[in-house]
Amino acid sequence: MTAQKMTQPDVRHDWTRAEVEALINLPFPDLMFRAQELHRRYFDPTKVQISTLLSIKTGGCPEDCAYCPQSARHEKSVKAERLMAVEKVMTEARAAKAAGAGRFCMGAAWRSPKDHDLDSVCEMIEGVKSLGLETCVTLGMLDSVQSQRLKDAGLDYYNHNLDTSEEFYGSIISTRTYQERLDTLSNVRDAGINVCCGGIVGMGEDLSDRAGLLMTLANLPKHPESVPINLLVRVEGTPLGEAEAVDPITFVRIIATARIMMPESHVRLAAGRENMTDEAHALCFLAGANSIFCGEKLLTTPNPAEHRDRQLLSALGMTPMVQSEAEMGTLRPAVPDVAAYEAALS
Ligand code: SAM
Ligand code: DTB
Ligand code: SF4
Repeated sequence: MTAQKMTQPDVRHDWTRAEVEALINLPFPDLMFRAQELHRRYFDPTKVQISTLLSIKTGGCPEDCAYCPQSARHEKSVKAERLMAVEKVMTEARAAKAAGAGRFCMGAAWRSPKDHDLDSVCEMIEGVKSLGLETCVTLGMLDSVQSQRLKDAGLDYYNHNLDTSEEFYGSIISTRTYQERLDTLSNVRDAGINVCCGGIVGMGEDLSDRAGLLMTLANLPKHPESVPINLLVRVEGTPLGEAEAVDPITFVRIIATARIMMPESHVRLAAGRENMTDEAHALCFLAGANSIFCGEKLLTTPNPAEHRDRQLLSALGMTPMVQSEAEMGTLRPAVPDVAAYEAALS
């Protein structure tokens, strides 16, 4: 190791694309070793943070994101629904809590929220928080006033993804710019809300784009507290419905590189788990992924069944991470419990 490398801190904001490409391309054993070394320095590698997703406003979105089944601009997009009632959201949140989730994430298919929509979302945040769950919402673009309103309602995390590199972005989305995404991230950060920001692998991007996404994330003034790495869910009727599949080792390399570059962040193995083998899941956890979405649905597409996740985590000897002070010292069930989930829903 060179003297320069030995003195480099773990948490950096000055990554070059060439450096990131070199990391992604390291011999697999070396990449995994470096990722594990850092993972163990900052986290207990047997712990996984569990979030549950709920689509509170589905479909009819005016944006044209090529991967998304909720865009009204694609053929066969999902049916547009109205914003869910607060009480219905609370029922789902109670069920998620009973099933062992630590964080409840609510997603809306909006370009950006209207003020009267935010009234309801703030009510939802206050209600979900009162259950002792961490709260996260993803509502599209936010200005600084909207961000402050969400902060005042008690919001813990805001999810807003960069999705890919700045260079490739234009071939995926034309209705909002990369800079607008960065502006939303800085409004959220300035309001004092934790940032959840990541991207998607498998949209036809190349190595340089994958490196570019990770470089932009890690070179933000502060690393996002959560970094969701989504494997594209190829939905029929979207422009990316027939995209070429990504091989699992390539995907694991991106997780490991994210772990190395953002060692203090939760790296989430997000969308795309439904068709992933147990072995691929295990490699992602070994590469430093320490967060997943549990529950049988993401926003509109399937996620592994509760019992499958329960078996997988148990086989790996992994358990849910105890959430910050929101958890108030109580022990969570070892893994999401489908019976408790069903009972709470009925
Ligand atoms: N409308 C809001 C927005 O785009 O900011 C919030 C919801 S949007 C569905 C949240 C994120 O989900 C997207 O930024 C994208 O990264 C991810 N996503 C959507 N469809 C996906 C798919 N088919 N496969 C993988 N990730 C997807
Ligand atoms: C994120 O990065 N992945 C989640 C969450 N943030 C909101 C969404 C995944 C959506 C997958 C496609 C769907 O179910 O509609
Ligand atoms: Fe709309 Fe979000 Fe889907 Fe883009 S990703 S089409 S903004 S719901």
